[in-house]
Parts: sequence; C-alpha cells; structure tokens
Amino acid sequence: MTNAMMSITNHLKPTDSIVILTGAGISKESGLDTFRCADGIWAKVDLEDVATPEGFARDPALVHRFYNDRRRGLRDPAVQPNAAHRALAELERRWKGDLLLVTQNIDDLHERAGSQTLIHMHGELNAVFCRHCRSKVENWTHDLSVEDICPSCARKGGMRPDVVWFGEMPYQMERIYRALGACDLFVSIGTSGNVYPAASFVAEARNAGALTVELNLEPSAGASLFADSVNGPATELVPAFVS
Ligand code: BJW
Repeated sequence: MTNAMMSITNHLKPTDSIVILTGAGISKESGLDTFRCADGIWAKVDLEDVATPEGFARDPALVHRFYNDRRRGLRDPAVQPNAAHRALAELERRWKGDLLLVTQNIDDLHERAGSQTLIHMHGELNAVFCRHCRSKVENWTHDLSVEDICPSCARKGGMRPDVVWFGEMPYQMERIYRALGACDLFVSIGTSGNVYPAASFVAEARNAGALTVELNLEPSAGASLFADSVNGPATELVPAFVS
C-alpha cells in the first residue's frame, strides 16, 4: 500500500459505508493473547477441549476454568484499550456514513474505547447463558461453575459462557451480511483469516464492489483476497489508516 492509500479519507466519500472486522491481533498490544501466534492460546490448550460443545459436554469444569481465567485476565488493570481500539471509536464518532464494527473478540476493549455500533459475532466473555432455558445474563463478573443456578429457570449445571464454539452459529449473521453487501470499504484488522464465516467476509465485500484492506502484523491466510494488505502492529497501522 502506498502512502496515498494510507488514509480512509483519501478513498471514500464522507457518507460511504464501512464494515470493519477485528480479531485477536487488535488486542495483543493490550496484553491479551492471540490464538494462533507461536505463543498463542492454541499452543497451550487443545481447542477441541475448550472451544467445542463436545469438549464442554466432556469436561465442563475444564472449560469453566479456561474462561474464568480469561475473564479475570480481562479485569487486570494493565489490560486497557489501545490506540487501535481508540482510533476505531473516534472514526465511528466522526463518520457520517454507516459504520459497522464486527469483532470476533470476546473481550470488551472496543466498548471500553467508546465504540457503540458493535457486533460480537463470537460472543462475550462477560456474558453467560443457560443451556436449558437460553436466558442470558450480561455483566457476569464472578467465576462460573457447574454449581451455578440459572437466575431465570433455577436449574443447576446449565450455565455456560456466552461464546461461540466451533460448530455453533456466530451471532447476528444476517445483519453482518446485509452490511457487507452494501459497504464501500471493508477493513480486516488483526485476524489470521483461518476461521469461517469471518474469513469469507472479504469475498462478500468484494462481490459488493467494496475496496478491501487488511491491516495485520503479517499476511493473513486470505491476504491475496484483499485489494491491499499492510503489515505491522495495529497500534501503528489503525490510527494512521483511519486518520
Ligand atoms: C497482530 C498483532 C498486532 C498479532 N497487530 N495484528 C472446513 C472448511 C471451512 C469451514 C469449516 C471447516 N470445518 C469447520 C468449519 C467451520 C468452522 C471453522 O472455521 N473451522 C476452521 C478452523 C476451518 N467455523 C465454525 O464452526 C463457526 N461456525 C460456523 O461456521 O457456523 C456455520 C455457519 C455457516 C455459514 C454461515 C454462518 C455460520 C464458529 C467459529 C467459532 C470460533 N470460536 C473461537 C473461540 C471462541 C471464542 C473465544 O474463546 O475467544 O473464536 S476460535 C478463535 O478463533 C476465536 C477467534 O475469534 C477466532 C479467530 O481468531 P483470530 O481473531 O483470527 O486470531 P488468530 O490468533 O488466529 O490471529 C491473530 C492475528 O493477529 C494473526 O494473524 C497475527 O499475525 C495478528 N497479530 N499481533 C496486528 N499487534
């Protein structure tokens, strides 16, 4: 990407529509692990054990420990939104056209930075739901266990993290595909492009005639699908790109 490409304002009309997809890489510089980097989460735990409905059925206590640790990690005072999260929130405040931020992340750093039009397509660490009655509890702060009782249906053993595991349907897909089909710019930030359906969003946006740009530490699995792919840390690339 040339310097002339580096700013959104050079390429869009002020009322154009933007869809932004973020992944674990945007939160790396806030102190949260990615999944597939050499020191990432999947190098330490088996995803079949902690990120599938089958793993949860086999050993719910193990899955609870995994998400309890990450929920506590999110409350570490050192974990704060970084310059990339803040730049996206600032872009949303000033952008006159439609702007939809879709994150695969279950952390709350985008909302803490001030983003409002935000979809957590893989769920949220700070929410839980009951497998029996499907009722959801937001702002769940304490450790979850197999002993927890559903506040709605009062049954025990059905509470689980409100996250989307492999084989489950990500959230708000209709709304996301509608936005992708109507966008003028699609930007993918800090995601390896290994997990579907998020990995196919670039193709949807391209089919809609959108400009497609990837901002990632290294070329993602789908880098060649983007019109432009820029490599570097999100805290440098994102503020420059949205300025
Ligand atoms: C930086 C940086 C810095 C680092 N600055 N960058 C065969 C073919 C095709 C599909 C399938 C298949 N078999 C099964 C499937 C479907 C399956 C899938 O995709 N599997 C693949 C492994 C092949 N997908 C599903 O099952 C999904 N559901 C589904 O498909 O439903 C059916 C459906 C059909 C049609 C339409 C709609 C739906 C569900 C997927 C659920 C994913 N869940 C997880 C865990 C739960 C949440 C959690 O615990 O946190 O979500 S897996 C994990 O991966 C997590 C993430 O959100 C997701 C994506 O990871 P992400 O964000 O890309 O992180 P990394 O680590 O991979 O990459 C980080 C990147 O950042 C790297 O590139 C770094 O270089 C970069 N980076 N530092 C900028 N400072």
